[in-house]
Amino acid sequence: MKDLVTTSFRHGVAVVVVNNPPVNALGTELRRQLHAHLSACAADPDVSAIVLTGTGRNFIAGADLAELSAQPALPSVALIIELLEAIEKPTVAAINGNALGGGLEIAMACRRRVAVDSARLGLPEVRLGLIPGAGGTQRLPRLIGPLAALEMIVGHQIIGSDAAARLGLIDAVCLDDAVDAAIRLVSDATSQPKASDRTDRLATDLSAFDDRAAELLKAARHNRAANAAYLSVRDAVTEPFDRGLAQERQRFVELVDSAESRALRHLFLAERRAARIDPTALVRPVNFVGILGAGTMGGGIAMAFLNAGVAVVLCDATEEGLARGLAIIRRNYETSRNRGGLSDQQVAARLALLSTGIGTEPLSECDLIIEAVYEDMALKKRIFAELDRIAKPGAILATNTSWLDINEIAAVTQRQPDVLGMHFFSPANVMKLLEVVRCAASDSDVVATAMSVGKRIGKTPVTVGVGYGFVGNRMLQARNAELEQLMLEGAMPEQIDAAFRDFGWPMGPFQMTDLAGLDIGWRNRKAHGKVAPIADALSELGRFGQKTGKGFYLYEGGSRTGKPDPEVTALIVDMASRAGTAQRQIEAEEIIERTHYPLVNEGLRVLEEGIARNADDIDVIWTNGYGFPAIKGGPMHWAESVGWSRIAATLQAYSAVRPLIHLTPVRKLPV
Ligand code: T1G
Repeated sequence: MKDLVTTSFRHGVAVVVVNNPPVNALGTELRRQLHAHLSACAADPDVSAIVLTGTGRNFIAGADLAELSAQPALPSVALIIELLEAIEKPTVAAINGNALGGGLEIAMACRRRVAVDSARLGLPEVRLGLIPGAGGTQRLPRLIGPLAALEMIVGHQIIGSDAAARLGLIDAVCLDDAVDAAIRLVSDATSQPKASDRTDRLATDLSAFDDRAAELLKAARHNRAANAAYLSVRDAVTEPFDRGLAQERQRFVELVDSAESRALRHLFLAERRAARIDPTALVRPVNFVGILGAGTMGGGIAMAFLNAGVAVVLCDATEEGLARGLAIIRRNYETSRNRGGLSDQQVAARLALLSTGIGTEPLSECDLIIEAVYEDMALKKRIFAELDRIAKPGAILATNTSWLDINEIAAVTQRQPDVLGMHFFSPANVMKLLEVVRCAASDSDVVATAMSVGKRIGKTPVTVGVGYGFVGNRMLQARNAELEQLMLEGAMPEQIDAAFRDFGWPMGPFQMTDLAGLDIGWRNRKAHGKVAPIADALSELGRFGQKTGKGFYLYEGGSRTGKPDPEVTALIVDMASRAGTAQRQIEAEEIIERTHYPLVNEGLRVLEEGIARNADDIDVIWTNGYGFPAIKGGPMHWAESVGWSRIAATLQAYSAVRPLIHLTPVRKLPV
């Protein structure tokens, strides 16, 4: 068995080092070895003090999320903490990096704590649908006070070592080696009381505490874990330590088995698996990025790179187009500055990295060129033929197309291995998802480079294959296919949107369409000879959504909150009558079945065709690019909880009435 913990000795001080790559997560074997080493040090008469530290950029990153359960194999994290805190010898945590979750809970069981200035400390369990389960809700308030503990636990705020020192969470920040600094602290660690025995920081105005908690809970949309965390931190003020600990344990056990927490933990690991880059790949250096097309997408993509400190040259076919794009970028930065999100210096630094040009010649020295022009295949082919001529050898040529066949685009170049898709989502400087579209001829190093660039600019990159709409947009079409029919049968836009919001979506499909603009879909449908009778009729009336004050909803006085519009209802009822469709009361359950079952059914098709590598990737795409509620883990994780056989049977029933592809269940269920 690999040594995950080692102990060395310096002048009678035992230095216990945790080394469990990649992040020193507290898996069963690490816990077993750590418990054994601490027990041995406690019992060794030659050991006068104990320093505990980690390796690399992590002290200990918390419980191992891949094996977390209500009944972990012994020794549990709590048992290790109980052992550590009971040691009478001086114990000092030398926090060399991230001390998160159980990692910080272990550090708080030491009598003293010192951290390097780059360390990050937190109890972020709430973002995983959990609460700290090893005494964190009881010890942290005793060290830094209940209000500060509320921000860190309910608000899952992760702090740096300077803030930790100011709060009293650590005793010192060290600029040198954490272990050396910890050994210097050993001498007076003995005099320190256990965190669990301290009461000097607990005094608080409970009404102010409750008021702040209410604000945090509202921001957390009252998720169960946030509420449980609030109650446990409050227990630290009102209950004896042991009772607070027992209550924390009970709440943790309830949450760890909850569907919400399982979903959030699934996504945490799925996002990282999706973003993994083949370690043998030769990632190319990308220090100068060219973006062709200064429209909304091109401007947003430029900002994503500028925000990450990457030099950009933004080009357009015309001076007017370029000026428009620059104006968008400047306006966005002005807004961020006025809201206090960016300082003057930060805005200036970003804009200093931006240069501009007309046509494609200014792109000739770029390491990566991203085409973001109008969705027209002939235009894109012309552009890629030109880019092939002017781009330097080894430059990566990427298209931001949302739908088109990138193999066909690549075929016009003499450098097909260097061509792929980088599909950003609007607003590109905000949305996390990046679909890296691997063409038939794309070189693995090119795909790895695009994935690496995606991570570097703060995106959640997922590799997908070429196919109409790739993964996300293709499945979106399936999800929305029944919307018009549902309205004709009697479910009005406001009812459908309410059903989506009750499912957990931030907004329903019609609210989203009114926000984006009905004219976009209308233009797209006309270009492809498709129809959506109700949306087309509204567009013909110039009802393009919020931007025109009317869409599926009515926006009075410039309000951004739409109201149901009797004119829309009358238009739908009239269309239904002329189509001979009887209107009826449709329940929310049917709305969800006729939209979400086709969504996951299309996900099975995407898997069968190899356009998505696995179901986890689909979950990452939908929670990062389309707002699928993360507490349901993504569409495919959610479908598992519904049951694929139930989904297939329900689709079969709908398909018997209307034999349409999006209602026809996929022949074979996922393995
Ligand atoms: N368990 C298992 N694997 C983990 C992990 C964890 N806690 N944290 C990270 N990984 C994996 C991750 O999947 C990826 O794997 C690799 O490590 C690098 O991660 C007891 C119950 C520490 C700040 O919430 O915030 O403690 O697929 O890409 O950007 O009461 O990882 O790439 O091979 O994120 O350098 C609380 C979660 C748990 C911290 C490092 N702890 N981790 O960021 O690397 S609950 C957390 C992070 C708990 C206690 C309770 C970050 C990081 P691969 P990465 P990074």
